[in-house]
Amino acid sequence: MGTKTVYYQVTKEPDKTDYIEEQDFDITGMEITATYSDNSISLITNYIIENGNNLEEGQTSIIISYTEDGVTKKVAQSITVTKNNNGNEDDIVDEQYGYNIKGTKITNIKNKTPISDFINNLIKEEGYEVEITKDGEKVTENYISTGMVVKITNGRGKTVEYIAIVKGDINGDGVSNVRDSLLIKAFRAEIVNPTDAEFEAADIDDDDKITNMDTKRILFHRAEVIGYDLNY
Ligand SMILES: [Ca+2]
Ligand SMILES: [Ca+2]
Repeated sequence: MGTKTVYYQVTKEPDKTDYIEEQDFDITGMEITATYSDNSISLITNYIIENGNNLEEGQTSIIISYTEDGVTKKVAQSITVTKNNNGNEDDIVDEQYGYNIKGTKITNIKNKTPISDFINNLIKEEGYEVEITKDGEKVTENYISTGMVVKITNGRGKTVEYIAIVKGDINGDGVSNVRDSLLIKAFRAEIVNPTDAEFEAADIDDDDKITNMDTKRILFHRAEVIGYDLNY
């Protein structure tokens, strides 16, 4: 051809250079030109944006790659990508089922909730997946129980993990029964030290202490007393 490319450049910046994480780069308004060794200049359109999808927080540029006559050259365009403070997993949890995110824990799960129901009810928005594990093993049957790990993955593959807390289920079998009452007794007597998740499950009245009130409250759980709000 005899007109080798000397260099490419962004001769017109894109309209949009400020992004929020997980957005895709928008080429609107951007112009890329090639300058050839014979001093001719031409507008390039069939370039490739290498890292313009699903932008990451803190990312400072996208790379524009163009191949001509088997030679690939790259040029960068500066951008800013800031953290998305809206639409995090706290907001997508379906509160009509009573679920609540408290720090790294999902609380307000009813005693004897089948895992399949929990998964189906947890998220109110499309495009999310939920996986439950216990001691590193995936579980799909029986009840969701205290200490299980709830992994939520959004449509772009970003994951967040929470620990499930079923109030009144301290030993982690998803049911509130005499075994759990015995554990509350052992915690109160300081015979056994609860883990964080166990403490949260045993602190039924949510006052950050394990007291006589929790001993009493768990009896209501176990008896499923009619008219008593078991969903806390
Ligand atoms: Ca239990
Ligand atoms: Ca308490």
